[in-house]
Amino acid sequence: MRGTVLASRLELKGKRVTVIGLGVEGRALVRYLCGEGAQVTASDSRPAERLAAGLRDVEGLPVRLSLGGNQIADAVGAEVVFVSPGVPLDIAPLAAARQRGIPFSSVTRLFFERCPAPIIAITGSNGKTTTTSLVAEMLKAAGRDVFLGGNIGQPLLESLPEIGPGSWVVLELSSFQLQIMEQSPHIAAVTNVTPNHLDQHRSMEEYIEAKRNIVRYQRADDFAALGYDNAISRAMAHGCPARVIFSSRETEPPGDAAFLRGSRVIVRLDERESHICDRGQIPLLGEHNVSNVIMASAIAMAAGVGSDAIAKAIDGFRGVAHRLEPVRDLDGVTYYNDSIATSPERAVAGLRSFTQPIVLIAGGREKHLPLDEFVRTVQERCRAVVLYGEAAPVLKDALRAAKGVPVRMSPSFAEAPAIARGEARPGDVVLLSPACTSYDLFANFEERGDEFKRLVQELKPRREL
Ligand code: UMA
Repeated sequence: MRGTVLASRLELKGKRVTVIGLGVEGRALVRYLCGEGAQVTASDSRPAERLAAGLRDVEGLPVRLSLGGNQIADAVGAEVVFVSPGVPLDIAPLAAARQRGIPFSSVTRLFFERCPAPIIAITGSNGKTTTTSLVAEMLKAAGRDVFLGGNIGQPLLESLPEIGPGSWVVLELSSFQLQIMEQSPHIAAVTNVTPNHLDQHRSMEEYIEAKRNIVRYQRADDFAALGYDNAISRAMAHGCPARVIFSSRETEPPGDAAFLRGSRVIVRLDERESHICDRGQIPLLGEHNVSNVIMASAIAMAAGVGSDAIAKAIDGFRGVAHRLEPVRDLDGVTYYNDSIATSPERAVAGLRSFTQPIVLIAGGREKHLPLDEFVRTVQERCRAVVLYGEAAPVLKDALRAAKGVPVRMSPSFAEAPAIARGEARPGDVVLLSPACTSYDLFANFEERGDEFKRLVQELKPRREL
């Protein structure tokens, strides 16, 4: 954001620092900064009782806690302010700190400054977690010492002592984590960029510019793997300082690229082509996962991994929890957890992954994103829809256009699986792909997915009813 001074190459010992947000990243920061001898204040808008479990993580450390509101005094009284990814950069304490020229930093910024190993980082609106996990598996299959983290849920700051120059770091990065960066990774990847997080970014331009930071500071001996099937990620090749490898499921891009030729996944580097595997050998469901496999293969090849190790990792990969995760077969109906689908677009990708009729469970907190494509896909693919949570009335209204698809309102999240079951016939899929965030009822999408899995496991087979 304009006017923000960024902290660089910090000496932390004795520094007065404030960490804003005591979530996963904030807690990792507090522990690391205390270990480095900084004088740490931790500020969170939530009161102590709502942070209970999190507070245990920093118990006994010499940190001053300032809870129940982000105070201006805590930000302007610091020499450096560390910002968590979920904290908007324009809240009053940060605006005040910016005005006074107080430098900003973050977990990601500090990690990039201090990491001795080459970093592979992956961003994009969709597909980044699966791609990141696949890349880590491919490097492991090649015998590399791999550290996997970032937006996937694991800040790697505290792993720094174990990371050596011979290790490889594989990070998933969100637009928020890229916001205040001035360093780019050795291998950067952008899967695609579509409207997302417009509740927190002020505009689509700001969102794109944050994502662009992943390639902006690269050098000529770095690699940028860019999704070719999306106009915005493809256009990031213009002016990109690094060597570009395009990744496409739809066509054969020019130059260095990973793509499908017929049913074969191919990576071409320096005019040399390697056949990775056949599309039919990809064990993950859905076309979007074919894209993820192609992108991950491009990245791994750029990191020098051989095609055998890449193919072995693809073969053994069973997906990531909460992403089209199979939960249970019950009375001929298969239940899937796609709690990660926090936007209508992700839910559309989920719905398109099945050929069977779907009973969809959707709802949660809305992000004010367009619903047209979602509604069209529901009409094409769904036998019925069960809605729950804050967004249920808005979704119900939009789904009037999906003619012939019954919409049932669930009074609670807990009742949704049983209602969905009542709508499903043998051979169908019941899919939690909510199209909304989980924040109306849960701390995060993982908690929502875990609860769904628990509820589905509790359903009794018909013969026992
Ligand atoms: N808070 C404030 N003031 C505010 C807003 C929030 O004090 O104005 C506090 C909250 O009360 C809370 C804390 O900040 O206690 C939460 O911090 P956070 O939202 O930055 O979340 P973390 O727990 O640190 O988790 C973050 C990422 N969260 C977000 O980007 C929202 C996690 O990504 C990530 O896994 C984790 O760091 C480790 O890097 C989650 C996510 O949903 C999974 N990411 C989005 C996505 O994938 O679509 C971007």
